[in-house]
Amino acid sequence: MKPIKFSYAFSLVLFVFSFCPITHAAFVDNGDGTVTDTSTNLMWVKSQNLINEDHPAFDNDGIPQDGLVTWQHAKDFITGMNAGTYTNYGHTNWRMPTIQEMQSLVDYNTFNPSIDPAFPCLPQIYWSDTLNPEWLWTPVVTSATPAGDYDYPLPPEEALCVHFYNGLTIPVQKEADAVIQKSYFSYIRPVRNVEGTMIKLSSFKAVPKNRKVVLQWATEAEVDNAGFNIYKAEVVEKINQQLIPATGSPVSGADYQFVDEEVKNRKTYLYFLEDLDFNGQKTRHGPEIATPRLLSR
Ligand SMILES: [Ca+2]
Repeated sequence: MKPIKFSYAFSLVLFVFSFCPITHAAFVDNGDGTVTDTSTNLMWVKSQNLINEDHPAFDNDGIPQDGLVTWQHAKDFITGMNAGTYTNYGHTNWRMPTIQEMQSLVDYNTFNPSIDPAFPCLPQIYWSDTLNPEWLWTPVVTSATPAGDYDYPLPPEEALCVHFYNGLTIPVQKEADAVIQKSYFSYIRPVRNVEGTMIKLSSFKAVPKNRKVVLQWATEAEVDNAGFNIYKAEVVEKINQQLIPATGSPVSGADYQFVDEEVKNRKTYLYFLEDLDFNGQKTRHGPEIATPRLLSR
């Protein structure tokens, strides 16, 4: 096979941004009950009250079936998600978020609830997996303390929670207090780490039209993706009668489209699609070849 000779000038760089339903620069609603935070590579359950909405019978804590459960029962529910007992959105590595991860959802510029609008959220308390480091209950013993008076049972350990009315972090006892017989129940919002390919492109094609070329591409998944560039190259030396065979996959619906009207009919153009992630990593796809002409529709 002879090498394809062409010289081309990068005459145009087009910045096209994702048309995904983005409500925040970092949050991508996956449309399946999950939201991905592309700034942290974390996927969150979108539901504000997962237990109540998915499997209310699980909750026998306090007021049954309201979705407010103890810390341990919240973890048990997530274990059930990963086991396939409860809705898991196709993933089995859900976990309770750390307090830092919970805080990453807080929008301190608003309240009731203080969270990005990508998430429905009750203005209530949500568990984290981080225990309160300041929980060290040491009885104070003085010379005046009668023997045995310091022998109180330790209060339950505390987990740090975010109160989404105002976004503040507060400690909450993980289980019932043996002394005051009071239990504390909170909501859960499971999280998982997103791994794998930065972007999975399912199709990319250049459709020739009359005096324009329509570029269409679709992605199956995007992680950490800032957007796209399109590079166009003009073939100035045609060396064969047949167009260079395209190897693009079939179109499975067009999530993206860009119309290039900076073209002349009967000229052949090459198109490259480049995705650019937040770390500056670029991956180029293509080329796709198009020859706009009058009879193209
Ligand atoms: Ca409850």
